[in-house]
Amino acid sequence: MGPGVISTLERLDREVCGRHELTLMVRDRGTPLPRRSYARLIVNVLDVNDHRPQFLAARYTGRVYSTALPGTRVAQLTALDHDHAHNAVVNYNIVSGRSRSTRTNHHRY
Ligand SMILES: [Ca+2]
Ligand SMILES: [Ca+2]
Repeated sequence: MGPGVISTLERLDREVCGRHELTLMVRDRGTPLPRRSYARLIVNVLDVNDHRPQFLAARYTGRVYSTALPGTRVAQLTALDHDHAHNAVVNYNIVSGRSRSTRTNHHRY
């Protein structure tokens, strides 16, 4: 008698498998025949921020005419993050270079 405890044998990776469906069986030691019943256990793996966002390309090139108005799009970049929800929200920033005349839009995906 007592509770059954289910625990992990190895680390789970939400990005590999975010949901595990298990079939459980409980059986007594009765005689002459033990009796049993079944239940299902669904385990949802919660996300941890274990992936960094990655640009789809290592290098981008932008073009803009010198007569272009402020606000003209120079380049469009895309980065993907394989985590979930808030852990996958990305924010673009210029961190070096001559950025006085350019800016990023802080798109969140
Ligand atoms: Ca992430
Ligand atoms: Ca993750």
